[in-house]
Amino acid sequence: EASGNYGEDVEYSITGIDGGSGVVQSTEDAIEDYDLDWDVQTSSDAAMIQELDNAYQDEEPIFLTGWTPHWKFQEYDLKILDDPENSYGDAESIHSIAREGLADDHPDAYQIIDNFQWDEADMEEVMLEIQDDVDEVEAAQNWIDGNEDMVSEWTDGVDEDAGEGESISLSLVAWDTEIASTNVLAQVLESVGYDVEQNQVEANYVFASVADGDADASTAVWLPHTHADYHEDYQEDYEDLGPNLEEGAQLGLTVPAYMDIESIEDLQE
Ligand code: PBE
Repeated sequence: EASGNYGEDVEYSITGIDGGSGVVQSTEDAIEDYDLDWDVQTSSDAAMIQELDNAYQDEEPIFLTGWTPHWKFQEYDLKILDDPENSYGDAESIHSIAREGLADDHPDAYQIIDNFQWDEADMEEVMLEIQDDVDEVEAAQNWIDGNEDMVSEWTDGVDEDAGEGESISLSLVAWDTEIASTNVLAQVLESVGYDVEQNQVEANYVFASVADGDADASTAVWLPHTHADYHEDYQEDYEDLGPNLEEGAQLGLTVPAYMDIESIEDLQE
């Protein structure tokens, strides 16, 4: 019965990120699937975390469009609510995509992007450092310096100056997970002589830009659930390079652990 009261406390509102994100779309699905008279408030990853921080200080209730990997689970004691309707999908992978023709135009860059693969703990390490106010480029470089064996597998056989100053553009949304992966990949490409440009765009344009060839690649594609719609619309026109993070990606309605609620179902009144 405690759970039913939370609706009023938060004005039946879930604190969300950008409207183009899969996690906001899944939250809208959850509202329908569980037949809730609730809304999602859209903002950004950074703004949502600010609201979490405010609520957390005062132990107030808050509902978030959450996902892992994310440093918020290290900094705050949070839980993902049970989702018996599976509105948020199962555990998934994060894929990289490349534009058609990249393999011919920039074979060494293509090889590195195709080889780029790490795990949840790696991604969290970079995210946490950025969160602790280390510059993104520096945090990526610190991770690279500590993981030379892994990085040398990605760059196997590629000369030190293979890029010859050619430019490579990577599309991403300003989600902390993708800021981390894109910066690491960018630093590795730069270490072999490429000039890398990162374009922070809206979710739809991550897919459209690589499909149109306006961008060379992206590391930001969550499958099979989160970005299923975008992927379906654009997959004919880009190459799916497979997972850069195989396990540990999961969306879910997320709350501070001090809240007395376990399941999205508990929001039904
Ligand atoms: N995210 C992070 C994205 C994918 C990466 C979970 C916020 C989304 O929901 O689309």
